[in-house]
Parts: sequence; structure tokens; C-alpha cells
Amino acid sequence: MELSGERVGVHFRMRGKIVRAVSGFYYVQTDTGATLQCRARGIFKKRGVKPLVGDRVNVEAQGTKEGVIVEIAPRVNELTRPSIANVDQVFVVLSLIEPELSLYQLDKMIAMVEEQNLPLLLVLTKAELPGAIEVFQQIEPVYRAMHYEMIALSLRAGMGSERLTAHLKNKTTVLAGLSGVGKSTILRFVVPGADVAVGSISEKGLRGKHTTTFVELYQTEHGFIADSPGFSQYSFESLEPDQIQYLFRDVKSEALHCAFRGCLHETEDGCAVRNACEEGRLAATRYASYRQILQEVKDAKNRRY
Ligand SMILES: Nc1nc2c(ncn2[C@@H]2O[C@H](COP(=O)(O)OP(=O)(O)OP(=O)(O)O)[C@@H](O)[C@H]2O)c(=O)[nH]1
Ligand SMILES: [Mg+2]
Ligand SMILES: [Zn+2]
Repeated sequence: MELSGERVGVHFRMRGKIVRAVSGFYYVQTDTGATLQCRARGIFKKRGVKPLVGDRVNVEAQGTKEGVIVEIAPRVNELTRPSIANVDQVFVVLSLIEPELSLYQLDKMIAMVEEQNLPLLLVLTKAELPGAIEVFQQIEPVYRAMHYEMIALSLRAGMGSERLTAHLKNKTTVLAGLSGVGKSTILRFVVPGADVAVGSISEKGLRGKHTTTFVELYQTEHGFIADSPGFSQYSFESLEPDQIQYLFRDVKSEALHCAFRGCLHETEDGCAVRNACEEGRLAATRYASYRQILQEVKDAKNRRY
């Protein structure tokens, strides 16, 4: 392959993006379309900087296949689970059926993304299965009212795929969701030829056989996308109980009317959030999810002291 870039001494300097990191090697996709296996310059280690998948970097190419990362551009953001930088948005993926949709799981994942201050798209899969659309139609208005966009997707039936790809345009997207919901199926659809396994551990019962253990960014014609193995281990344990309300858009806006100082909006008589739930302005399922996550955070805190 012909390399192009700025010639510095005997090396070529190029810009690129780290798309994969494996035991000290960084695979950099350059703006010219090459992929270089790179080491990071020692100075990063001294400064305590670890290059991340998603980093924009400057690379000194050594030949056509290898290089050295000499500079890392300032990060827009940085997720820890999965470990990835410069993420624009998260697709929260859940199946409507098989496995059956858990609203608690849905609300928990939304809260995780809210904590990261990232835009999200709710992708509800297996929409062609019997009963799936009914589930979708029941819940969609609740989330739309909070300005979350929700797509009913079935790549088997060709449902929702255009809207899905439209959302990828010029973005770096992370797919988040539990095992078996169809993340790799989405990835294979948007990155034809991507070497990702579908229908993995849950079906074959071989632990770790196909699970993605590291983050990898794939380039699509629309942007970059990553499968994300780490999201399910996420916890809110670093948060204080009174911060949880801000991760629920609907609870947060009702809480503005709560007259009690320091109220966690649980069982207090006259609490505006509780009232909103009783009067049907706040979905009971959302309130239940809020209460459950709040309780988990309180329990975790009690265990620490
Ligand atoms: N009926 C139906 N099945 C689907 C759909 N999308 C994915 N599946 C199936 O669901 C199973 C799991 O899909 P995967 O894409 O491997 O799920 P995953 O989220 O990557 O799972 P992990 O890699 O274990 O985290 C596979 O058997 C897929 O064929 C869909 O829209 N409809
Ligand atoms: Mg998968
Ligand atoms: Zn209250």
C-alpha cells in the first residue's frame, strides 16, 4: 500500500484513530485508510497517560504496517466501562422478547448513559417476533415524552434499519446491552464483513467463546461503531443517593416541585414525585426503577460504612 502523509526525517507522520488495543499494541486506522500496529512512545507512560480506543493520534509510520504513537489529541470524553474515548452517542439495545424486556434494565441503562452525559438512542430488537410490537407500542410513549427516541428493530424482517443507520452518520457510537439482545447482529449489519460472532455464549453455553473481551471500533460508511462488553458490569456505587434523581429525566422534572429539602422522593407524604406517580403524571414503572436503583445505591453505601 502506498502511504501518504507528512515526511519527518525518515518517517511519515500521519493522523489516525485507535480502533483496537491489545496488550500494549494499538491499532491505528489512519486518515489515509491504512491500519498500523503501533506502540506508544514511552513519554505517555511516564506521564501516566494510557492511549485508549477512540483516541485521535499522530503516528510516525515505520514502514507500511507499523508505527509509533507520538501524540494524543485532547479527549472530548472518556468512558471507563468500556474503556473508550471520544464517544458521541450510545445505542441502548434491548430485546422486546427472547429475552423478555425488563423495564428496570432499560431504565438502568438509560441512567448509566445519562450519568455519562451522552446522547442515546433506544433500540428495541426482535420486533418481528409475535407480541413484540405490542410491547413496543405500550412503552414507547412513556420514553418519547422524555424526548428519548426509540426504534423497533428487526434486521430479520428489515424493520427500522434505515432509521438506525441514519443515526450513525458521522458519529462514534457505542452499542450497549446485555448478552443475547442482538448487538453483534447490528454490528454485522452496519459493518458488512466485520468479523463478529452472532448468537454466542447464551446459545452455545461456552463461556467466553465469542464474547468480545476488548473494545473494538469498526468503521462504517457512516461513522465508527463499537460493541461494548463492559456495560453490564456498570454500577452507580460511586454516586450519592441524592444524585440518582438527576439520572431520571421525568423524576428530575417532578422533583423540582418537591417542597421537602433533601427529599429522596421515596415514601414521604406530600412528596411531589410520589404525588406525580399517584396522579399518573409519572409512569409507575419509571418510579419503580428509580426507587430500586436508589435502594441499591443506599445499600452499597451502607456496606461501605
Ligand atoms: N428473532 C430475532 N432474532 C434476532 C434479532 N436480532 C438478533 N437476533 C438473534 O439473537 C441472538 C443473539 O444475537 P447477538 O447479535 O449475538 O447478540 P449480542 O447482543 O451480540 O449478544 P452477546 O455477544 O452475547 O452480548 C442470535 O441468535 C441472533 O440471531 C431479531 O431482530 N429478531
Ligand atoms: Mg455479541
Ligand atoms: Zn420528594
